[in-house]
Amino acid sequence: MAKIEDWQAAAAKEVKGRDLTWNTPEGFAIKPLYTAEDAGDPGLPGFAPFTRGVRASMYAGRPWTIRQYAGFSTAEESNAFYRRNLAAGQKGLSVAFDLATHRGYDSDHPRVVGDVGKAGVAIDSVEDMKILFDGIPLDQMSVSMTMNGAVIPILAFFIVAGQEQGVATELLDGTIQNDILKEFMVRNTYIYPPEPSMRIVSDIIAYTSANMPKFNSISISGYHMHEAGATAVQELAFTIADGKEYVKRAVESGLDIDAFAGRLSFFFGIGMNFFMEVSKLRAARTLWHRVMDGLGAKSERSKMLRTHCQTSGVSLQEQDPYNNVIRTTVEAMAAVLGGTQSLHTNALDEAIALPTDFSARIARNTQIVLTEETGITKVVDPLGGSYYIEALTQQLVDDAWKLIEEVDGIGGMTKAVATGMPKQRIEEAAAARQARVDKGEDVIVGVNKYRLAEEAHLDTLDIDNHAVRESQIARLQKMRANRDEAKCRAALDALTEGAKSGGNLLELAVEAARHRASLGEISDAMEVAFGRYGTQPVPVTGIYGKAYADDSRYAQVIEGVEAVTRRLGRAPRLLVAKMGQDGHDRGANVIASAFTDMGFDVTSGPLFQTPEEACKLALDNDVDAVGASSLAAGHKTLIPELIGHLKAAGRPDIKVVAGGVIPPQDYDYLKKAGVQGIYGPGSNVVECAADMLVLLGHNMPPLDA
Ligand code: MLC
Ligand code: 5AD
Repeated sequence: MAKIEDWQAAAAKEVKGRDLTWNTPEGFAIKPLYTAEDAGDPGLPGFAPFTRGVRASMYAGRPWTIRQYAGFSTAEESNAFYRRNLAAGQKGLSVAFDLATHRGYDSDHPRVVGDVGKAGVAIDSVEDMKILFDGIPLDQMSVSMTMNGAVIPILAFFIVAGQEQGVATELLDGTIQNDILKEFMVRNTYIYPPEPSMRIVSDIIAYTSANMPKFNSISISGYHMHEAGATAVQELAFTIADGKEYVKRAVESGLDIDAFAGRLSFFFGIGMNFFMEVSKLRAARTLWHRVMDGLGAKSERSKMLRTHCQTSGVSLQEQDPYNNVIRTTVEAMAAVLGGTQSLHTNALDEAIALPTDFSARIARNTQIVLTEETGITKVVDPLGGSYYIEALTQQLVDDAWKLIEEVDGIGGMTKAVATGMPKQRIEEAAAARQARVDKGEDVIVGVNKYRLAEEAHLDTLDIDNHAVRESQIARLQKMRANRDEAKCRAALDALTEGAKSGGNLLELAVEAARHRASLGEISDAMEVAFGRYGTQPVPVTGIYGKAYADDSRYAQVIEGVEAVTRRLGRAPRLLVAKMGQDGHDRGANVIASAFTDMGFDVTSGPLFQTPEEACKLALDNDVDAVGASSLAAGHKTLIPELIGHLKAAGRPDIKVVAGGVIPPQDYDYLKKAGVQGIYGPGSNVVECAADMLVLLGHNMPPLDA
């Protein structure tokens, strides 16, 4: 039999000595061949440490849950969409709420005009929640709700809607995301400061473990870190460390670890590095078992990491969008071969708009075909024992463990988040990734390679937020007119009192919800005690510049910036603005970071500004241009308003460009409103900067090919 040295010699000869090592963003040096020498024994599925899966029979016993995340417009429209999807083979529900709801505002609040019904469904009260689940028996359907900021009113509405449907609270089956730490790190739909937010998490764990035995009290999420650019090691380590923090807090609040830990659940993003992603889920289970052992859990169920997965949104592209079906299929296979319990597959129009019935069908069928046509469910952990998979799994465990220990050294995740460390590490990884893509080192088919000369038109979903808002306001008014005001007020006062001096916040909110308090009122009742939290983004610097140290196009832009700087007597000033309740800030941070490295004087605006506030910031900083980043569909309302305010202030000369998820059919509308450049996903940052210099009057030569 040939020996490894023989193979090495043969391979070296074939490639004439070229080094075949692949250095991944995780810092792994991946060899071109793995053998039995590299792989340990992962044990058996259904047994500790669950590396090969949490169930002995896995999908051979029961396939994963096809659980598509969805929600838009009104409760009526979303309910109809859910019912169509369930009839067509979806197995579990997963609710996407609009950003107004996430941030604790009723639809009639002046700050949310651009957001109502846009990125999810608008839910203002128990009345909306009842409509959302009309005809869907809540004792039979498991429902996930992605809610973190306004988690208390939303869970209260769900409980009361169940009761009014005739379903006892103990029979409610599902999951609430309730993971606030990652909101402060990457997702940004927090409402209150970290400390009271952590209390809310513990109160929910306490309430559900006592009253809702089938309900998963939290979905500890790495997904959003992944989407923000985290490496697999970062996603694993920070997510597991978040979980550790929640467990410690709940135990400190007096709960017995084994009384609640069996209902903690997880959520990971699944990207395109196929074997890495499969191994990531196996590593996650191994790590969680180790952590929970360390925290003193006795029951094996408490140490079992059960997870939902979603294929990666950022891996999907606006250009040549049918390629996204292929990407999603590969990612879905990685999630399944990694042993997920539940899965969402993204729609092919991800980078442009919310799914249509058509794109949702293809996304759902991706999973149905995998379950029913491929035989993939028949064998448990079919990749177990692959030398490469086992070696990768072990390396992920080892490296993530080191990062978890680093977080422990800071004093746990709440403290680490407060120092900004995890967010900064993730942003560094994101900036490095952007540079690799812009330089063509990471290939994206249809974007930086094999790009089409002309793109075909794709029909996308458009939502009339003004119409949704009006119908929500009408329902709110009717509810307020018909409720027992005294009882509602008393319940809200009790909630405020509970927030100040103790008592289970969810239990108190259930009473308020029953008496028809709205989401905004319940949120405000706690805000009185807790305050509202705001942060200022601090983009990383130097990463982009370093990656581009010897790139001629980058050098051309730097020269251009220097020329403009000489002409103006100061660096060109740019405001990167985030308006509305859209907290997706990866793109804005990457732009701020890269433009700073290129010599622009960049102001990173705070999240959640109104157009008026963004205008004021632009004027106060006397900027030359504003780049408005929009990923939550508020662009048609918010950006024209900003331009209007700039004009009214006598500064129509300040250039406005837009970036983010903006459907091409909206380009004309925005241009007519005065937007001077639009940069969708897949835009090259160096080219954006060159365009900006032209806008600022520089005679920019064409960039090198
Ligand atoms: C499973 N079961 C089996 C079995 N497999 N029984 C026997 N043999 C087998 N082989 C049992 C389980 O033990 C369980 O019961 C029951 O069947 C259900 O299976 P499950 O595997 O637990 O699946 P599910 O109910 O779907 O729960 C999955 C979950 C849950 C635990 C991961 O938390 C979940 O549904 N999460 C979804 C989260 C989500 O959708 N998030 C969207 C985020 S979108 P028992 O009694 O043991 O439980 C987002 C985007 C954004 O965040 O930013 O807006
Ligand atoms: N409907 C369907 N999918 C959604 N996503 C976000 N909001 C919705 C919605 N309302 C998905 C997208 C996004 C990820 C965070 O969740 O895939 O990238």
